[in-house]
Amino acid sequence: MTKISTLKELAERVRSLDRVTILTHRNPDGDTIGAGFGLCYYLRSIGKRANVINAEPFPNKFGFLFGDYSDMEFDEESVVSVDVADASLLGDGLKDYAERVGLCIDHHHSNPDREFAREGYVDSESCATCLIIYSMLKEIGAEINPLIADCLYTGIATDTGCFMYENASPEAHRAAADLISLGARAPMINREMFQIKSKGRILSEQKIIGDMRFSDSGKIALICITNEIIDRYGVDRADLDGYASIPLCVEGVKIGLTLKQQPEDPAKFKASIRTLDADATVIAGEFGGGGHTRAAGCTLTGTAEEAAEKLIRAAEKYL
Ligand SMILES: [Mn+2]
Repeated sequence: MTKISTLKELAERVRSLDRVTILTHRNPDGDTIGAGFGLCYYLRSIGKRANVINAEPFPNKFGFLFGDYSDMEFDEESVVSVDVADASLLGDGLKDYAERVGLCIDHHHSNPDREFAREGYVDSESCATCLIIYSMLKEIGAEINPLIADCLYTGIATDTGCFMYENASPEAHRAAADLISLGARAPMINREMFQIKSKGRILSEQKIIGDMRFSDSGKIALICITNEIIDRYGVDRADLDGYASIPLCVEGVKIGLTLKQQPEDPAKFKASIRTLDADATVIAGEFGGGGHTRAAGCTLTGTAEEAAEKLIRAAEKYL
């Protein structure tokens, strides 16, 4: 991949494109969708033809970004990927595009080579791909209409966990403020992204929280998501990541543990370990797992009871 090193150069490249297919990653999140549609609407606003595609249908919760969107007819000339760290993340449905990506715009620091693209602008300091698109548009004084502002705000808000993660830099806040002044509907977007949950989700959380267990010290909390709960409340397995933040919401808890029973093997539990101070990778390492300092994962076997016991005992050592 040839590196594009400045926003100006990126903007020039983007403006030279026409008949563009924009690729987003599988299990699409707010950043890949916001960057994809934000870029698409910008290209269309300067008279270019562009479409946004994904391996699967886009989730309805992002409908406010593409309510009036429809695909354009054209013979494709360029392929751009946004927020896609690796060709495998395009998913099976788009894997034929992997060979044809001309330009990759991304902020993931993993896999820095991105060999699947001919050219790329990758800024791992940026909290979101949407922040890159925003900065590029500002760099060239492009007009950001309210719909583009909604798109870019959505990606910045979601990739910073509603501005609560450490990546919520001054630049992210400044960009968000500017996007709001350009028409981004921040209250609606944040409610849709962070507050609204399906009924099944809320009821499953009630059940899971009701069964939460604590270590004797009260500093470790554990929840368990069983297959039975997932089936009973119709929970989407793609949504399961969101539960892992629940145990750490309890006052005084320093280590939050989440067990997820595996559908193909009920004696297997994937564990998410979230910590305030302790090194989560060390706890995960006891069971052959790994990850990041404050968020790691591993797999345990046994009954739910046994897995919970083992994990709490291991975590207690690192309080
Ligand atoms: Mn992202």
